[in-house]
Amino acid sequence: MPDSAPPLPCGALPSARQLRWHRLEAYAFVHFTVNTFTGREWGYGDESPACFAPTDCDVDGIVRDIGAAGLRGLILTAKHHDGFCLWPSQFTAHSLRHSPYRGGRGDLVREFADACGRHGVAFGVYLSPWDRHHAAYGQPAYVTYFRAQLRELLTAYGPIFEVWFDGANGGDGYYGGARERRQIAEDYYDWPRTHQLVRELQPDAVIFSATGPDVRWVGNEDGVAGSPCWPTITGDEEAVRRGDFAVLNSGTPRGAVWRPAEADVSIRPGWFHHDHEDRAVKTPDQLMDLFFASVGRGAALNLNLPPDRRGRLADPDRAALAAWGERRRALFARNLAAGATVTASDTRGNAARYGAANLLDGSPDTYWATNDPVRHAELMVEFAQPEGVEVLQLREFLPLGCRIESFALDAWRDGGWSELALGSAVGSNCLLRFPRLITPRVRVRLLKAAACPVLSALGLYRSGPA
Ligand code: FUL
Repeated sequence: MPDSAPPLPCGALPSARQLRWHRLEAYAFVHFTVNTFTGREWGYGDESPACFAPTDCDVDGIVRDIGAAGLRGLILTAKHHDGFCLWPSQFTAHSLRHSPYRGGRGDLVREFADACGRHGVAFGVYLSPWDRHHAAYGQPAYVTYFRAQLRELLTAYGPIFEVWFDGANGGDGYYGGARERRQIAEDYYDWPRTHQLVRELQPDAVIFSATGPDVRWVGNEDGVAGSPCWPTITGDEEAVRRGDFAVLNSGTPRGAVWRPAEADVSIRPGWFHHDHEDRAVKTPDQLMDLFFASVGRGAALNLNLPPDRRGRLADPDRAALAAWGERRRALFARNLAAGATVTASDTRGNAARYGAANLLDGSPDTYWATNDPVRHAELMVEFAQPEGVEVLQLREFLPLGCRIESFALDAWRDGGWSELALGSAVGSNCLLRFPRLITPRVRVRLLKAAACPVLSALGLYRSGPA
């Protein structure tokens, strides 16, 4: 009997908030604090708020450029390790209330949140757990302060898509004048309680930290996910405790929990803007490589774009960002498979509801599926005229889990099939690049799967004319 009910889910599954987050794919990190003005990467905590003095701040311009480059979110360092707050927190004087910015009446969290709203960019916050300014850091009173600040950020600025908790914690600092080294116990922050607070105040926000609970760190600050990078993982907390980040980088096939990776990286060597790094801004080519090594492996890309002392993106960063956005737009402008004839070796219940057309409709909510017993299947794409192709895209329908474990891409050339690429994890987005070739037909062979294959997208792309 052919199956006509939907396939059963398989293995660990994403939550609704993770599903929404998966659709963002690439977003911006914005590192901005006293370090921008002192030239440091980690402020000690004794900086005067007076040094935070952007001369020609243009938050709207920054967010406009980020949105125009196709980045769908922005995470602002509301407070970095130095403890200086970009919003007028009622719990500390160490904020821009005491900086010259807008005569002490500024609120950069508000400005970024509002600009994100205007430009259709999701807004998120980074609140450093480590605070090298606060006198009580290391004692319970600081954790109370940290949570009070989190409450301010999660209640006054509208919807937050992601809350970013940094893993760098404890060490030397100013600490209200003590100027000493403070180590903290592993359970110091009582993270489950803090996570609960985020859930109460922003139930749709994903929580990022090295080990989640929603989004895991990719295990390096180079923006490169493992090949493959599974959205599921087992034993990450244990591994991170051992200082072993390899499991974060690749995840675990058929892993116990759905905890996809975020790849964070800066467009320049440091996380904060320093003039002397203006010549070391990543090129559009490098950004393209990072896109394929993160988003193309099912991770999210969190690309840092730090404002300079004016409070604007420096010219080299702006130029690279815009050119990279243009490249992606050109590459993904047209799915060549959508203009071809696509046939599947097996279709669930022979029903249109699960047909191959669902791979091409651009909707993440429809999918092609096979009958239950099937583990090997083929998708054939025949072009009316030979086409130049250089990128394959596959997406699984995530609510039914990560099922495919091995596949191959073949192209017809010189009268026979030749294998262009092999892949394993598919997940939310799998992009394979290969040298451009002109071919009348390609096929995807699904070779191994944990359950019958379910795909929501099949794409073939090239930039420019054939
Ligand atoms: C690290 C921090 O120490 C860096 O300054 C930066 O914020 C980066 C994103 O995370 O752990």
